[in-house]
Amino acid sequence: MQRRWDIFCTVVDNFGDIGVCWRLAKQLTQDHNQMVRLWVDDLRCFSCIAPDVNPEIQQQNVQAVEICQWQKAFPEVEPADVVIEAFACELPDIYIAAMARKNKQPVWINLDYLSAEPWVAQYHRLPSPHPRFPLTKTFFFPGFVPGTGGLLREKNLLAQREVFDIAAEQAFLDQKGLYERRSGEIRIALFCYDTAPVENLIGLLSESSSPVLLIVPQGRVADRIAAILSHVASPNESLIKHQQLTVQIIPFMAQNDYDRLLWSCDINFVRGEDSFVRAQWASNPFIWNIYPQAEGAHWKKLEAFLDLYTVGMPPEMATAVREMWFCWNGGKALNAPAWVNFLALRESLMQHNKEWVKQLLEQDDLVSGLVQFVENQL
Ligand code: TRH
Repeated sequence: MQRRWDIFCTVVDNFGDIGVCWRLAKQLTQDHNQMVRLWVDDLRCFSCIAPDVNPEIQQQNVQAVEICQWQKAFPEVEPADVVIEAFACELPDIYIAAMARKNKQPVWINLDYLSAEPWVAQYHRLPSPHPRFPLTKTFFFPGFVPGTGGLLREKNLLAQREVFDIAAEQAFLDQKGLYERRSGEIRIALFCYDTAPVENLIGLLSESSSPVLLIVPQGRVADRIAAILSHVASPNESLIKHQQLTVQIIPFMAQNDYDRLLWSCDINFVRGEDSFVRAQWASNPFIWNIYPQAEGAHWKKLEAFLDLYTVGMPPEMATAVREMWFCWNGGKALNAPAWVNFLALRESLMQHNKEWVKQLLEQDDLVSGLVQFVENQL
């Protein structure tokens, strides 16, 4: 049944908050024919991953989603049938009061961050009554195993991935002005935090036995790489060559194009939450830079994912993956054996990742699960 949904998103930092909310909004409209209004407090950040969004316009329709700038002075609006509060962002008081006045209580969901930790299945779908109003909020936790909320996955995503062959890749590279594939080349997409050991990686790739193309989105990490290689590059150059390494700095892409970039690279360095999930759907070998948290809380999260992901890997493969990920997240210095051992496993990691995707497919995708949950409530 077609319902009205309000999704609320505050951009804390980076692109992950809006990245997840935008994907959720698109899937609700495109895959489930729902009516979605998306409230976002930072349209400029939003427009980096959705070029159709005009940051100057406070209310606009993009890909059948109504996008509204979420400002401090919140207007009086009729609350939707379903209200999603992303990552515990606080809903405006005036909106909560309007929800409480409705004859039929809206379904109110807090969509939380993704984690592979075992407690997630216990907390998923727990209700939390509001202290003052006759309203109940339900906690929805994405996750990797049955009993959690699942992962964001468009209905046609894996079919599109399947038909992305050499010709489709070539067309994509041409369209995006990406460097042509050279024979024997290793093609890498790099999306990471400032804290990742980029200097070490640049050193290792420059001395690689095969040519390497490193594709980096514009931003602080790209600036850092340009600075590291300033002896061979002039400022603002988007193509930098040093020994075996070619670095191509590119503008941010729309989410659909970014998927294709991940499909066309041999190794994907990804980060945070959403690009990390997209790398899994891509099936190519990937290295995760987890979002660093205070007091090292992220290490537990990283371990929890590795515990699930490495099941079924031969021991030497599991060790190589753990070692490379540990180094990349600053557990110890990134060294040549860690990189070379990981690289040597490319083919078998691809096979493992295909099995991993099959395992993930045993769960419903997050949006189908949400829609089902809502229908049972209303
Ligand atoms: O930007 P992030 O570091 O976001 C983070 C995480 O979500 C983290 O968990 C959260 O706490 C923090 O934000 C506030 O990484 P993430 O999650 O991968 O989000 C990036 C989004 O940007 C994702 O939707 C993919 C998209 N993207 C593009 O659309 N085009 C691009 O060119 C690139 C590089 C990314």
